[in-house]
Amino acid sequence: MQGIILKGIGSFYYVLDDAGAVHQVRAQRKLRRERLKPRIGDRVEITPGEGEEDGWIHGILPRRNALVRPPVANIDVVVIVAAAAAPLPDLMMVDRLLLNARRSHIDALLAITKCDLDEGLADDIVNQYRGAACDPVKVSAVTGEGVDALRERLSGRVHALAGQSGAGKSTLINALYGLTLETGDLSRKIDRGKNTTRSCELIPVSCGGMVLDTPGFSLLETDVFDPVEIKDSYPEFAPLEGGCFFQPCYHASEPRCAVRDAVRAGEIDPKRHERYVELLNDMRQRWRERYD
Ligand SMILES: Nc1nc2c(ncn2[C@@H]2O[C@H](COP(=O)(O)OP(=O)(O)OP(=O)(O)O)[C@@H](O)[C@H]2O)c(=O)[nH]1
Ligand SMILES: [Mg+2]
Ligand SMILES: [Zn+2]
Repeated sequence: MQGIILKGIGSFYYVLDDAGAVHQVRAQRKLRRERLKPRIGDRVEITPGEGEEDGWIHGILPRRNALVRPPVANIDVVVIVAAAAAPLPDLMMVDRLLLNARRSHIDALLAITKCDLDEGLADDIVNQYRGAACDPVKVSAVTGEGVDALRERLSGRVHALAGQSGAGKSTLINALYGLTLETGDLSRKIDRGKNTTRSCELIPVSCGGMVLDTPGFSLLETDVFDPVEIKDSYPEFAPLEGGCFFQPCYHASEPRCAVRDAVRAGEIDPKRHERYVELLNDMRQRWRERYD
């Protein structure tokens, strides 16, 4: 029998079979020996338990894609959530999440929450990401702005929400799907999130598809890879590739660089480019030190 892993608690996994039943199962020792750790979203081959006997996962079907943070497989979209209010949005984290999604071949959407609190900041963020192929959308769980539009774009798709603690991921899911996930109390958090959501669970939703709420994080590392590849994950650079004097060009400090010209001309947001250079320099250093 086959099914999808909805969540894992301790050594148990909860698997939704194609008939809609959920089975509590464990991973066979064989998988553990092969260092194959089942993930939420994995399609697995199971033998359900009977009576007192535990059921087992004895195979993981090939993954279409996988993310490390949040730890999930086979999703269609990662919804990156950033607040236009407290906790102050960490756009470097947004950039890293975008980069990770792109490198894992997963679509990304940027949801800017709490736009009822600071429309100006929300617009500024939309502007920074307008060329980044993540369709920034302003939403508010308070006024309902953007919620229907976002739901429409996610319908029928498996999506995971990711972002800082307190950004409003659980609140947004509740607004989208009429759920009652636990949310944090803003008045007690003041500017910094406290982790309200502590576990991940894939939830089938009424309009088709599934949603995964995830615990917020405050730090996000990217894998180490050749820094020259970072620019390939910046869609706003793509039409300008080939227009630079140096080839390849990192679009960082080289003279006669088409990307830097576009930044100066206001076609690419300078803050997004500035963070790109920071990310690039960070990767260059980690790439040099990779064998240390
Ligand atoms: N004004 C306003 N407040 C919001 C909005 N969305 C969320 N909040 C508040 O932000 C606080 C944090 O929301 P959560 O949904 O718990 O945030 P989270 O991203 O799930 O946080 P973690 O589970 O810790 O990662 C709560 O007090 C919400 O009421 C919004 O659109 N507008
Ligand atoms: Mg939450
Ligand atoms: Zn360049």
